[in-house]
Amino acid sequence: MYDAFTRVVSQADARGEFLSSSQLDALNQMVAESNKRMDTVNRITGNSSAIVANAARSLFAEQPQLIAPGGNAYTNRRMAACLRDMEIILRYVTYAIFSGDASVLEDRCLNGLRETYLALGVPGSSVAVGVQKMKDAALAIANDTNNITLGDCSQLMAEVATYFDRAAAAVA
Ligand code: PEB
Repeated sequence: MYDAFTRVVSQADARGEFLSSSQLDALNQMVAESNKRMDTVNRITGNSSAIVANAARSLFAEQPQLIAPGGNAYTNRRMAACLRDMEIILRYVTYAIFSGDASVLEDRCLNGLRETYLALGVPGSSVAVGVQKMKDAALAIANDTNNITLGDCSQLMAEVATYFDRAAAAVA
């Protein structure tokens, strides 16, 4: 598991080189703008229940076969497993945003997830739709300019989007 700092160290060490000035500049910039990152993590974390529940509701409205008898979220046990899965994925996305690196998400959540869903008969493409809905909600909440000083968060928001996209692509 890497974060933005240990990844750069690991890459430099693999080449036997000191950290380059461009690497230092990039990390320096990341530290300088870290309030945006922490605020984003805090907002997504604080709204995680609503993000999960709304994404699931919207998914089931679009794909009612999932909650019909015989569907993959039919019965409370499967519904609970589905909501839990979405929460787990969102949780690992917040870890990745905090770390500035996708490795925690990849290694501890997405690795083998496609195969797990295949074995369980859970439609990965439907999970991917749910993840995309969580992405839209999370970006809207992180970008909500109410009660904050307006700044340029475009780069960070693009990074946040990539973590959701990785999760969706891993199971689709
Ligand atoms: C992944 N999900 C399920 C299981 C596992 C995961 C390992 C089997 C064990 C169990 O039921 O608890 N676990 C989950 C995860 C990590 C982990 C992400 C990462 C660390 O450890 N059903 C739907 C939707 C979708 C869904 C499409 C969006 O209709 C999910 C939610 N996952 C779902 C369902 C089950 C499941 C299990 C329904 C239960 C399947 C079954 O038992 O029939």
